Amino acid sequence: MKSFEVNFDGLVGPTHNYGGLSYGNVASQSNSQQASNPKEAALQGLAKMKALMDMGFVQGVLAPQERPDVAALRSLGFTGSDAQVIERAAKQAMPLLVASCSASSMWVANAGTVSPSADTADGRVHFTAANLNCKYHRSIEHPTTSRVLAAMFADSKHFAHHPALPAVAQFGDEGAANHTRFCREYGEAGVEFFVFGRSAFDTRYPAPQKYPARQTLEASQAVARLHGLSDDGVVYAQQNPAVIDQGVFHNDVIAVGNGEVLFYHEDAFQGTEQMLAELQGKLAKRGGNFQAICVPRSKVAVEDAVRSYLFNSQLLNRADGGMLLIVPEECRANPRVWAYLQELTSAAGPVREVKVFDLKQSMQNGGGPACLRLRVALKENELAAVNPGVIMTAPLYGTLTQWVDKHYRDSLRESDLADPQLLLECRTALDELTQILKLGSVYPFQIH
Ligand code: SUG
Repeated sequence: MKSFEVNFDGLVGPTHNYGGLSYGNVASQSNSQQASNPKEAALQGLAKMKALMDMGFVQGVLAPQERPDVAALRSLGFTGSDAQVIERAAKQAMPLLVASCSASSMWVANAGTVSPSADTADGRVHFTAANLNCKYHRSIEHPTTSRVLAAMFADSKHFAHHPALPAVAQFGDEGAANHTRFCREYGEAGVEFFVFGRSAFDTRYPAPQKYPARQTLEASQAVARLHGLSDDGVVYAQQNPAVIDQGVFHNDVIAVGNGEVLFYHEDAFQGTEQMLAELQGKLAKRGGNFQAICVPRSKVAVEDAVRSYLFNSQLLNRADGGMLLIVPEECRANPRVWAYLQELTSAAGPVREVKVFDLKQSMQNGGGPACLRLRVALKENELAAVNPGVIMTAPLYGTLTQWVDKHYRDSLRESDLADPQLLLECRTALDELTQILKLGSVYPFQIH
């Protein structure tokens, strides 16, 4: 049976803004308080989805969330009508209003962890929504994420959904941003690679000194258990704490994998040699030939990797057996990174081609091409069971660009977030979107 890796990209929501909310994420910190352009952000994301579809990839869309999250503000003690809740939050606790307005659900690499059916004990595709509990503005995403994923992958014969792990730092889980899967073919059993930043219970593991390590070993282990993965099909590795302290807040900022290939920075991991040997050995038992491409620090410094998001790229299979790397414009702007990419594609290795995309609106919040997509490997019959409303087509692309043009603002500053009209705009847009994508009722304003 044929199998695919389907990329579901997060559609940028109408409140996309630069709130400076993510300590440890260099771009989020340095662009704080700038005016954003939600319309441009959404169109940039849609252009990437369209381009991948045009290249022949199966491409999906993941809906944004209702913002401001009035229910979250109510749970923090703000009362009155929805407009009053927003007004009171703006007066008394602006940082909480900013957090409740974040469009951060666009970075769907953090929506959850997905294990394809060939890896799981019950032969279903398993999803665990990420609790994202390191940052308040992200911790409020998972209930709606779970409803949206359930509306997209509704058939319980093929799909199993797990709620987010307990919402404590010891089980900090950031989803697929710290998870990669190696395999020979997408539909065959593979090796799932879980990368954690620290251990909550085992003091032998080092931890970063300055910035938080968002993913714990214990969270990764819990996800592997929930998904019914076998020990033969799992490898755990620790991120190098020193790179977390340089702004590598997720492993997908310093490594990316696809098929049998891991593309990573020399400084990405702790115990790299042992980890590579384990990946090689376990993939060999699955019939695969593991290939590691190490980018040396002498060619690309960690700082250049963080600024350019070289590794926050999408590594995709081409029809001819080679691979294509989708990178953000910032890679071309960095002479060392760009020179490295020329060298990479002219060498005899698997990466044959680089394609550049302008995702500046998202990049300024620390979200590159890979952050914007959730990978779901599916067999043909599983793909047929996915809600067809969320699979990108030329007409859907046309409808969504018109929808963005109609509903989105082209400038948003912090002071605009207090405008109660923004909530109405967002709800009107999302109500229409759930009809376009055939999701049913998934948002708090549609349910309560
Ligand atoms: O969680 N930025 C996101 C970026 C997530 C990127 N995802 C991956 N690497 N997979 C984060 O730090 C910034 C929001 C703000 O500052 O307004 C933010 O949430």
